[in-house]
Amino acid sequence: MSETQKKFYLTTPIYYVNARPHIGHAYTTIAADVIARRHRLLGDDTFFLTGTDEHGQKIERSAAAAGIPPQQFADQVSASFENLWKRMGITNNDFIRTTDARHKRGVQKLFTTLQANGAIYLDTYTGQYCISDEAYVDGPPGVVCPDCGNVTETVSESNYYFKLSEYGDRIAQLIESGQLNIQPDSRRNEVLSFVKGGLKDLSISRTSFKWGIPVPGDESHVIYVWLDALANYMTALGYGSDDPADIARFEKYWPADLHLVGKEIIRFHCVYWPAFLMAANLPLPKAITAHGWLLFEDSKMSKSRGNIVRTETILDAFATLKPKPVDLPGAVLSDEYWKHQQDLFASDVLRYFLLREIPFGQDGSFSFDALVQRYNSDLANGYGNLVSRTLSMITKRGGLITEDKIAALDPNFMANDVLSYSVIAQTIQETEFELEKLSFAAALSKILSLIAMADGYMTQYTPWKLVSSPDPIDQHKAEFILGSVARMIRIITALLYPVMPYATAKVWAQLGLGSIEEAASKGELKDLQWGGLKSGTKLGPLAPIFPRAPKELIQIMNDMEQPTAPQKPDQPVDLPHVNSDHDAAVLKPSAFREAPISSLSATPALNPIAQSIHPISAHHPQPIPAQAAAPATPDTPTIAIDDFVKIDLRVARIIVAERIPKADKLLRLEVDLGYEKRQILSGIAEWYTPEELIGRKIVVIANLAPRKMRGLESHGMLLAASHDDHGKPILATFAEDIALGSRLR
Ligand code: ME8
Repeated sequence: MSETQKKFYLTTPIYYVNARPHIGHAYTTIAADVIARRHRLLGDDTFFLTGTDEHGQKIERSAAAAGIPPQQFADQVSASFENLWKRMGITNNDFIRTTDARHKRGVQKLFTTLQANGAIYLDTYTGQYCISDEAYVDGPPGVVCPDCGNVTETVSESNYYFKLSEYGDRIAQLIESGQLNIQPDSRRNEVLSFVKGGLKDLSISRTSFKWGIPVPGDESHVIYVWLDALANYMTALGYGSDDPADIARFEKYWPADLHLVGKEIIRFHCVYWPAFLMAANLPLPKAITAHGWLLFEDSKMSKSRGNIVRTETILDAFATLKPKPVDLPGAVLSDEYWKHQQDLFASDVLRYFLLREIPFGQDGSFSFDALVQRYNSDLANGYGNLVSRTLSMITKRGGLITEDKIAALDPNFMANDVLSYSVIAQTIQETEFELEKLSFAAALSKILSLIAMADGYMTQYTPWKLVSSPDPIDQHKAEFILGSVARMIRIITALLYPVMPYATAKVWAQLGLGSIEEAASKGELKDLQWGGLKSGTKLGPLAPIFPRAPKELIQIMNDMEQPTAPQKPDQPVDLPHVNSDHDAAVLKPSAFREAPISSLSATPALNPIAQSIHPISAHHPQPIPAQAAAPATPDTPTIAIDDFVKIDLRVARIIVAERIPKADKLLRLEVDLGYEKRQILSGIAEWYTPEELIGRKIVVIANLAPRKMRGLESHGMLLAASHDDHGKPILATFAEDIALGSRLR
């Protein structure tokens, strides 16, 4: 790094490995890649980090559900992230895993530093405990367990606490002064009001699970997963290592110039992280930018909701358009090479779409329709069409960019031009400004205005007519117009490069300018000027850049996202979030989640041996006998239809299912009734794991009076059938689709 060269250190969140990546993860990674490429082309010594977050109860449980050890599970899922980024041509400089030895060492160093600086203390949590049900119960000593009626006992559990409460004023001051730059403003205000509301000390160790980094010197505790995870931003650079190369890298790049995150994890990055760093006497990150959520089917796309779209679907589908690669004479090109080219093409499409469609910082809906529509309008018909018709006309005339002779021949020619140099220069500046602010959609819309200007110019002067005119002046005019548009294409292409590095590389080569990567590294893509495409430049070989996408592609992608056969237990599956330490303090605007597609597909039909249908509350079911005897003929009293209609049976979907700490039999469910969401406690924990429940459509008695169990309100009951009072309750469900909230009659 030269003395004048700036460094730029940029990170994405490290993604949980409880499920494979979806386009929500790709969204952040793409945006970060665009930013990294832009900083590199500006000449900054850029370090771009991403990675995976692999510890915690959630991963431990996901691995258990998949029947494999957590490390093996984490290895598999982490590889699926790393491989996807490679497939997409993401230019991260490192990939950190929280199970890396370098990371563990750094986290333990951070913990001991915090301890040495007096920022950590050990404290004991004391509460009432029901030994019989193994559950905490709210209330004073001696309170009776509301579930089993036994008298509770007082128990104590010790945890390490971080003195977060001491940092509120300083954090508020840092945010207000702009030293800690939080974007967008709405997030900054949200964080400020949280901080000003008063900060409580934070428990930073756990004894309830093992899959984590042990507290140095007290291995019965593992370090709180967010302290573990946030430290990745430093451990990847070498924090905690004695190796001089690591120390030098850390000193060179730390602090981060920008942490890019999704809006739901802003509090961890803007409050906890700065507080940890201040307590460790380390410099704070300069900026944190939170983007909004990709929504699919009107709710946040997430693995736990099951409404995800996989990036691979888009890569595979757009690869079917088989964009022709630029013909490189003499090169021996393998199948893998072409396959990668197709991935890069499709990745560009996704990059463009996500950044153009959704104003960065806001939530935005994803749909395959919109993707194909925008691809066809902006890329195939817009940029791609401009490039191919202009460059093919030049190629037909010998392929040379010629000198500007027209001004001398006909001075009035440019007088009323659609193409205006000053507007172009101003648009370049405005685009740069929007990119600097990370307003990608606005920047792309400016670039589109340049494309529209070039199209308008072509329409104004119809060079395709001029080229066939016998008048030599017309020929010069045609040359000038085509040369001007080619010069505009160079500018448009340079501006688009960070967003679509692959497509622009093809256009750059077709313009006869060689490698765009090389141009970027030589600083030729910044401070763009009109004359960059010199006369005498010979165009390269041409090939279509963006073949038109047929409408069927939408269906193909929809089909690809349809539920498939249930996953084998030994594969990492898309397991839902279970309540975890990571989640415990998350500021989530919506706490509701839906099922992964895989678990929806596993919805069992009604059990053929189920003979009675009954609501499930907290009861104590017994195993189904191997040979279930036929149930006795019912001897229940007859009821009138009026009695039946009093029961309001509704279709609902389970959107959250989680165990209740220390309660073996109970699950806490959140169900979506279409018209409202509510909580139901159900005694089915012995029969169903939370993972297999989330997303299932069930039947709920909706008008049952609420009651309290273990201090939690349960409002409603699930319907299930079981062979007898002790058999496994099989949840009632539907073989055909039915809207949530529909009434059973
Ligand atoms: O939170 N829309 O990991 P995670 C937009 N391990 N972005 C989305 C998204 C969506 N629907 N879904 C995910 C974690 N993301 C922690 C982070 S960092 C020290 C630890 C993106 O796997 C977005 O960047 O849940 C979000 O913040 C991140 O993935 C969450 O990934």
